[in-house]
Amino acid sequence: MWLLLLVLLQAAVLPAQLCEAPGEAAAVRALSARLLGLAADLARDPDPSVYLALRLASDHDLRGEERYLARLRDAFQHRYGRSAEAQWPETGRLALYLLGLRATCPLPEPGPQRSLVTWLKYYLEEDWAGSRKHGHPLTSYYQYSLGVLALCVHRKRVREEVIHRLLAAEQHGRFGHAGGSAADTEAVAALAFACLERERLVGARLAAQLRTATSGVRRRMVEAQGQDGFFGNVYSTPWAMQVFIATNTCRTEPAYDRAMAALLENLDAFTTTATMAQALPVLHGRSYVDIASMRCQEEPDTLTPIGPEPPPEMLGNMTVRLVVECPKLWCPQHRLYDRPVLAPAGASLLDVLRAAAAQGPHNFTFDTQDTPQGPFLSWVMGLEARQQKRSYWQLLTAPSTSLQMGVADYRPHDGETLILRLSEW
Ligand code: B12
Repeated sequence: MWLLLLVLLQAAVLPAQLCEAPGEAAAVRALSARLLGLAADLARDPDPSVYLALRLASDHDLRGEERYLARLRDAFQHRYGRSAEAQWPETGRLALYLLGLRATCPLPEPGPQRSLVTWLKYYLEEDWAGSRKHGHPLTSYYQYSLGVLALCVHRKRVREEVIHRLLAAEQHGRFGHAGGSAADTEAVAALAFACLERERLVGARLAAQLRTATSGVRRRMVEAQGQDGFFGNVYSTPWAMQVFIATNTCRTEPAYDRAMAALLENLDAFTTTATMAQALPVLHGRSYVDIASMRCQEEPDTLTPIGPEPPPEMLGNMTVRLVVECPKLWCPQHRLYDRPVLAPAGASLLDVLRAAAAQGPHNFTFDTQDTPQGPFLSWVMGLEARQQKRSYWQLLTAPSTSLQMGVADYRPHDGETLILRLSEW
């Protein structure tokens, strides 16, 4: 009798863990420990997604998490003072930071947070002003969805119009962009919908529309699931899986189990802090929507960091063909560069670009911008990719496969042809 009462009491206090990775606890724990190791590296800027992954895990290093939160506060809290430091809305960054603040234990004082919530609402409007003019938010639907999700997790109501804009984009299939799958964006939007419905922040009519949209996203994901088990690619799969967790369908949907199996078989694809941080919540059976109902309770303080492994050393050299294409009418010429480049075997694409820049006399030049995902190739041979014009330097392997990694992580093989193409998204 007492035992039964105890079990019932525990079930009432702890959030249900319905979707945990079956039988792979050690591998998942090791990935959490590696992320914790990377989080302790002070040379890296703090990233709210990393904090969220640590907080949504099953075991913790509570002191380490506290230190990381302090670094996040230092980096973010003053950024959104009386006037915006950034000219461009920072919808996604601020949304992730606010999601992080809701995941702290104990919850912070609401005072300073209030102004951040106001800023986020302001950014959503700024973002939309862009959309009225260009047909899409100034940042992206991904960031716009993160914004709606963060406000929902804080139980802040937004104007119905803000939600209708996202619903309309979802219904009209406006989430895709050239060279990338729309799966990540569609999943984040569906999480925002699921949250609004679960937290009862909208009226019955809109709730029904959101339910229909979310199940539509789920159905399309299942239909489009690849033979390899992924929704989109390996990196968008964790986001898509969060939708099944947030809508309590992870137990009943076989496509979810297939995706989980595929993810567990490919854990070694998650090598960067950003990709690890996006994979870990689902591996612990959690979605970002769970943040709304996180309660401070006994959290096992048992996680210890693992340091990064040095990349395997490879002997010898390789030759890679590097092509730079500018396929616009205004381009000086279509092919701006086409040369073989000699680099050490096992080098990253970034190393290849550096080798090309150093090898004369063909004047290959480039520049990168630091982002939480790593170095983003922003400038090649005098041509800058512009956020305002939605242009970017797309990375491809010949004949025309878009790479699934950035310049610092992709390691070309001997004889491969790599293309840097100025594209639009
Ligand atoms: C929108 C988006 C883009 C837009 C960004 C422009 C914009 N102003 O929003 C565009 C189309 C330009 C883009 C380009 C690329 N992307 Co992208 N992108 C995304 C997406 C859907 C959302 C990013 C975001 O807004 N995050 C929220 C904000 C708050 O976080 P942030 O870190 O500050 O975001 C900035 C950076 O992430 C940067 N960025 C975007 N993509 C990438 C990719 C890399 C490798 C780097 C270093 C930076 C970067 O732009 C963001 C906006 O400023 C993510 C999906 C995801 N799951 O993360 C994929 C994602 C990050 N992209 C990815 C990839 C592979 C690329 C490309 C390498 C594709 C290619 N073959 O060319 C290129 C980058 C090439 C380069 N020049 O270095 C992968 C990265 C996987 C990995 N292994 O790290 C993701 C996870 C998609 C996926 N499922 O495969 N991307």
